[in-house]
Amino acid sequence: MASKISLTRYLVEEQRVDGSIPAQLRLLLEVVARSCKSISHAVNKGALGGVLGTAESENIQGEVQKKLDIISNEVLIEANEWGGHLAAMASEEMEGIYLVPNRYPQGEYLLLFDPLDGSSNIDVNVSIGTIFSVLKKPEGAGVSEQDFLQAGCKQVAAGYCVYGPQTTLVLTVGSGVAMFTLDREQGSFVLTQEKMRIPEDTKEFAINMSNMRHWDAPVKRYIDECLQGKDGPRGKDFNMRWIASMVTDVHRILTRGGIFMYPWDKREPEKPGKLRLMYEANPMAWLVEQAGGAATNCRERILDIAPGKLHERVSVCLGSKNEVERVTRYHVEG
Ligand code: AHM
Ligand code: MG
Repeated sequence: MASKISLTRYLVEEQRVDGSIPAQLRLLLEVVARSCKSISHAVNKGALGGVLGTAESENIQGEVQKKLDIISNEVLIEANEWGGHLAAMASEEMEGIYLVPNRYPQGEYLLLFDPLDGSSNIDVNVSIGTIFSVLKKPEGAGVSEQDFLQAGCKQVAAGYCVYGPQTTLVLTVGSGVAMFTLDREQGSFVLTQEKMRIPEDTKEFAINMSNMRHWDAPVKRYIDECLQGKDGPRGKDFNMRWIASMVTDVHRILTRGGIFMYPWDKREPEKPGKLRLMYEANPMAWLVEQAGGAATNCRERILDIAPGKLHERVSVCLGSKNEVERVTRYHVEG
């Protein structure tokens, strides 16, 4: 019987092949994976663990925090601060960056995360997840928020973990996308798919249709053409899915293709979009590109955007290449 490949073995062997996972980065990814196991455990307990419901606080985005948002954030911070692999962390749930305390050695990496994406789904038992992005700290003493403001193409690792019917960790270090499934009996992540590929064409779109009246004309045009199905200009019927957990919508797209959009809209015209660039859009954009898909802000490649601030928002269009290119073309042509 072929032996199962654990996350640890995968990381060690990848390093042997192309040197893309030095020891500190491997430690970092293993610690993130271990944190995801703890979060998965807390999510699974649900009401029995007293983790459901709202905390009495708001995050920097003015959103009410769920208890599990805070628990997940703490799990990631506590697990990652002492290993010597990180210089600092940043999270959707914290206003500023979190410096590794002086009592621990400083590492060369920066970790960003959305500790629990899809918070509105926690209490209704729908899949949610953790999204993370890893950057190299620029040379020089100390670390500041400025050090984090690197374009997504500078990421050295990115991934997410979905807490659904299975707990799956999906990862890239720049040589394709691999998926691991949590084996609860063994307590370890096991490689279940390598070289994930997103088909270039699709018949499935994901967008919150209730915002239709607020959309820009090119988004309306694209969706309207999809809705006309076989009788319209696209000549085929489309299906729609919207889970309201980006992490789960993207997982579906990596698994069977599709297009995901959370575009700019007129509700808050001064905001570029709802989703956050550095710890939601960038890691997902890199994973999608590594799987042969495309990711834009409806006009330009997400990974080329130079961030101006830590919690910057962005319009997102990602997934099957030909569809993303079509939406982007509709915007650019006006
Ligand atoms: P969160 O990080 O606070 O959970 O918000 C991000 C989520 C995404 O996962 C999802 O795609 C989107 O918000 C859903 O938004 P909406 O409820 O407007 O459809
Ligand atoms: Mg989120």
